[in-house]
This record gives sequence, C-alpha cells and structure tokens, in this order.
Amino acid sequence: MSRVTDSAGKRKKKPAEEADVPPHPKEEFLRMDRIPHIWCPTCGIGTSVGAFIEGLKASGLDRDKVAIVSGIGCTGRVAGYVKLDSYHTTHGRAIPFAVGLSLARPDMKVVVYSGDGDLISIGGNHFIHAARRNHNLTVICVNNFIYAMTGGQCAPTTPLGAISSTTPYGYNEHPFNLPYLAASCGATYVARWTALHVRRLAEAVTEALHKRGFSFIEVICPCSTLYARRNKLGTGLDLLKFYHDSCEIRHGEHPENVDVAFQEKIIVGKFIDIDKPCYMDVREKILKKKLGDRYLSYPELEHGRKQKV
Ligand SMILES: Cc1ncc(C[n+]2csc(CCOP(=O)(O)OP(=O)(O)O)c2C)c(N)n1
Ligand code: SF4
Repeated sequence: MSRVTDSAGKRKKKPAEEADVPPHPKEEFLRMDRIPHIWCPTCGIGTSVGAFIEGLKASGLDRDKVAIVSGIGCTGRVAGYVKLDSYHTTHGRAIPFAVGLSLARPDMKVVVYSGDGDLISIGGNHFIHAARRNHNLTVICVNNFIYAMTGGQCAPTTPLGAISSTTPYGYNEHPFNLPYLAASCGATYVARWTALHVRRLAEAVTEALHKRGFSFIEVICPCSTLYARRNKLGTGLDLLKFYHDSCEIRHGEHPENVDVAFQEKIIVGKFIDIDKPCYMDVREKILKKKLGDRYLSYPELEHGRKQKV
C-alpha cells in the first residue's frame, strides 16, 4: 500500500479511500461503509453472499423491487451488508417481518437470508407456516450446523454425533432434513448447495427469485471457528475440500432421501420446482369472488382508482 507523510514527517498509511487498491468487484451491491465485515477467515457466509449477488444480477430484477431481511446471528449480518432495502430483525423473526413486507408490497420480491438457528429453531414455526401458505418469499438458509454467533451451541441441524459447545460428547438428537421440511410444508422450489458450488448456487438464486411462491435454498457453509475447530475438521478450506469429495448432485431427488450425517456424503441439487398459487393469488381469487366490485386489489388501492367501500 502506498504511504504519505504526516506533519511530524512520520510515514503513515493513506486513508483507505485514497489507497491504490482496486474497487471491490461487487461494490455496487455492497454497503462499503460497513466493510470490513465481521466474518472469520474461511467462513462460508461471505462466499454465499457473493453467489447471491451474482444470482440477483442475473435475475435482471429491478433492485428497487427487491428487499432483504435477516434475523440475528453471523448470517443475520447479511442484510446489513447488501445494498438493497434491508431489514436486520430480531432473532427468529425474519420470516414474519418478511411476510408483512411482502403483503404490504406485493410488487416487491422479498428475500429472507438467515442462519439455521434463526430460521429453523426459534423461527421454526414461522418457517413451516410461511411455506404452508406459500408466501411469495425466497428464503436462503445458511446451514453451518450450529448457533455460531453465540459460541457454537447445538442446533436442530447439528448432525448426530457432532461436537458443539453444549454437546461435548456428541449431539444425540435427530436433526432436521431442511429440504424435506420445506417441501413437506409446501415450498414450491427447494434446492441445496454448499459454499463450494458458487455458480450453481447463483443459478438457484436466479431461479428462486423468479419463482412466485415460497422458494427455499439451503446453503451448507463452513463455520471454521466453532464447528470445524471443535470437530477437528481443519479450516473452512478443508471443509470445501470435503464438500468437493463428498457431494453428489442429484436433481429431482425426493427430499426424504437427502438427510445429512456427520462427515458423510451430502446430496445436493434442485429437488423441487413446482407451480402452485401463492398466498396472495389465492386470497385475491376468494375475495374477488365474494366481494365482486367491492374488492380492491393492491394496484387499485395504491393509485386510488376506486373509492374504498
Ligand atoms: C430471542 C433471542 N434468543 C436468543 C438470542 C441469542 N442468539 C443470537 S444469535 C443466536 C444463534 C444464531 O445461530 P444461527 O441462526 O444458526 O446463525 P449463525 O450465527 O450460525 O450464522 C442466538 C441464540 C437472541 N439474540 N434473541
Ligand atoms: S463464528 Fe463461524 S459462522 Fe460466525 S463468522 Fe466465524 S466462521 Fe463464520
């Protein structure tokens, strides 16, 4: 880095803005004033965000019509770093915030980006009902198998036998299979990739963003600091090598068959892609039938074309 001299003649670092560093390739999509981020070296969350941005770009969606909502956790930081309309909500409540936003602004695509603890543990009930109602949301769940931000406690996704701060002898509960959970609750698009599969993940993001209804992507990501270290799995890079050697792509596989076991084969791919009317469409059809002309759809309310009855 080039240097300048201060009033005392001492050499000092140039301010970051003036330094001769090339701009970040994704600068346009990031809140650079919040960078550097908090994530540890070789954590997979940032890689997933890179793929998300690529998928968003490829979708061609107007960025003013896309919002991003996160809960609390290491992954919960994502909404604050991505330059969209962003909401950093309370732990486990990303989905209800997103549902409210999506109902109030059906012209927007709302993305929920959060951790497995946030979405499936404390937020589990919201998750299953949003999928059942087929709300028009894209939910991206970074599954690092633990509650990372709070010190690596076990989560409902921790593989049987894995060590966490609260299960020092190994996790002894059966974890959720997230694609199976999402699909059985009614999700219309379900895929799983890892932080290694950046191009496939970006493609999945594009597809999910174009889906009308509840689309779900699980991204298996290394938590190098807590999960990998405690389980003696090396660094995040070692986990990427493990994904490389142990992932099998099986598009169309029944989600029932994609359980994750500790350090065993991981089935990835697009498992579900179906069409089903989303919550707003069903609601509109029923209300129109019942209320006839008295029913005001969202654009009619917005532009005040009719008087409210
Ligand atoms: C109501 C509430 N309960 C508990 C917490 C503490 N808490 C903050 S983040 C977190 C877990 C985060 O785990 P996860 O969602 O998997 O995200 P990660 O940090 O692994 O990315 C917990 C339990 C909180 N902030 N609020
Ligand atoms: S604690 Fe784990 S999940 Fe959190 S930033 Fe560090 S590596 Fe990533």
